[in-house]
Amino acid sequence: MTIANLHDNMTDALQAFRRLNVDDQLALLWFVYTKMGSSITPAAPGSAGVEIAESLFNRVKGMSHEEQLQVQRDLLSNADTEIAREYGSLSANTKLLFWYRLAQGMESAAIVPMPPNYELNTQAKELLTALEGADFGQQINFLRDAVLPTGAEPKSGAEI
Ligand code: 45D
Repeated sequence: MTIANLHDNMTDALQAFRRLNVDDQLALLWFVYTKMGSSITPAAPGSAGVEIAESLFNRVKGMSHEEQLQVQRDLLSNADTEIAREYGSLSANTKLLFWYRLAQGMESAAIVPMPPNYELNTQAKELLTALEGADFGQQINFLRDAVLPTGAEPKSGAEI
């Protein structure tokens, strides 16, 4: 795999991301978050999407660590669960907001943390390095595209 041309072609990064297994996808997102964390400014609360993201986050927060991890794996693997369907109705930006809330929750130990000394595999490491070299806008676009197809198809209704 080569993602040397990442700057020119974020599609490569996306394909590299989709080739990772679900756990490496989670770990990769986490490491991207730790690099971007302080530059992320969440949308102001008030919109329906933001409220759904927040209420989903609160539900996950109330689960055991094992269940929290399962929910996150389910989202990335398009499992058809109730939470994945609700999440699936969100726009890419609101999905990102939800992941952002989860990552914050990991920092405050409300959400299952990364195992200490977790090592990314080579492909994931390469991808992370490439993403680190991208600018903030490209990083956001990558993340939006990465989370867009995650979750399950909502049974009905439009995106929020
Ligand atoms: O035991 O509101 C492993 C805008 C291994 C605009 C594990 C925006 C086994 C509007 C699986 C690794 C779009 C700009 C455990 C916002 C094992 C707006 C667990 C931007 C425990 C907010 C791993 C938003 C786990 C942005 C649990 C840029 C990993 C948001 C979990 C970016 C990883 C958000 C998580 C990012 C990663 C969030 C939760 C990058 C989250 C990353």
